Amino acid sequence: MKFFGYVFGLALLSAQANAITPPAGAESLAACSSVVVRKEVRSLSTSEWNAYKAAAHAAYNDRWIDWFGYLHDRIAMTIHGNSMFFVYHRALTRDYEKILRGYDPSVAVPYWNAMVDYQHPEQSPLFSADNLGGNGNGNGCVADGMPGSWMMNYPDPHCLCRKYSSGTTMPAWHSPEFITHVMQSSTTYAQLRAGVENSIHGAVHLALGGDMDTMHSPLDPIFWVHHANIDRLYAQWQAVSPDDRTYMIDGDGPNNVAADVNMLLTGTSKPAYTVMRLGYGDMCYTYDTIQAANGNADALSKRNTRKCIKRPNQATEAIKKLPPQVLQQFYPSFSNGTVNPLENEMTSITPNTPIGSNGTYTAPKPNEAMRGKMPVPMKLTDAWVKMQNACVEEVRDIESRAANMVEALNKANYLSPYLY
Ligand SMILES: [Cu+2]
Repeated sequence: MKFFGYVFGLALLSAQANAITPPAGAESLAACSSVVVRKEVRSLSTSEWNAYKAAAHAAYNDRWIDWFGYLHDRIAMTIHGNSMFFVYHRALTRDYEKILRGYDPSVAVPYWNAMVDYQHPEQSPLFSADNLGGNGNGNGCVADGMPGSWMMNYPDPHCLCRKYSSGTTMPAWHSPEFITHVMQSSTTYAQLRAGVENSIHGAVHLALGGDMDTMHSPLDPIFWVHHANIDRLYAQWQAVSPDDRTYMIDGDGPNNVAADVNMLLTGTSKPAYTVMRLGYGDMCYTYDTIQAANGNADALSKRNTRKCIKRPNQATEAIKKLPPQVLQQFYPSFSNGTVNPLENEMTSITPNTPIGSNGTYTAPKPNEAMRGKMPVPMKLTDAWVKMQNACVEEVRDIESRAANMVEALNKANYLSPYLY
């Protein structure tokens, strides 16, 4: 066991020392003169949240939302279940952000940290009538919140539709603990992509149902705040080790051809490398988490010069008290003491903090009655796996890792601070 740990440690060190030379063409991408900062929905001020909703609604009125639904649907089979996933959805979300900024130049796409709402997703403040609305009515039509009266035109005229997968509730999905595991244990792009796409990404789409459970899912405003969160995980993972991860891409691209930095984002003439470095070219945005860790908005242009800022909080302390063998199995960075805040999703966001409350949340309060009772996250259905054109073994592997982690943590009598 000791020997294994030693060899694994060496492998980690050598992986980080392997700097990847930026691809030809990347140097000609200009540094952004300014970057916008994407924040968690609960960290926005009330006026920032209102401005975002107004811009999103204006884009709907001008049929941009139908357009994005069409765009995504048209090429769906090439942008999921392979390495195109992160880079394509990064470009798509940035295109949407640019459309919104045409209505209000102050707007950035907020992200929704769906993980902290994992126990009772339907109780997330995001789904309230003040925000993005809740479950569809008897006809599946979303009848409250910002998209409460939305009528869509693609693929045919219909009301915006949601059908929670358990009726009036949604099953528990993937926790901050599981995504922290994925962040710390993925040393390649392909591992991270498989771990994120087949867990929280798929679960949120499937659990919300309706239009979110189709390939024209960009129709639902949840899509954008969800995908900004998925992109944040990719951006944070890159920022943990920018020298080797900024331009790292491996695994399969579409059509079982090996992915590389020069592959064209489906349906465009843009090579993947044009979107891989935040703060350059068209990617003029960053995330509040990256900014906090680096003390600098231009995070990815900084090359290992920053100091890691420690964010000690109750949530992290609880997980660090797990038995050493559990830590070693699921949390290599916590285990060997090299943890970077960017691969620690144990945030201090409280699930029921209202949206647009300026980040004035208090640290999550663990409920003793939930000790050793983390729920196993929902599974992705065969129909979903087929629609995603995903590799079944890959999906089931992530599923069993999630179940194993929950089992190990419960056995260790761990208390997840996000359970209430
Ligand atoms: Cu997609």
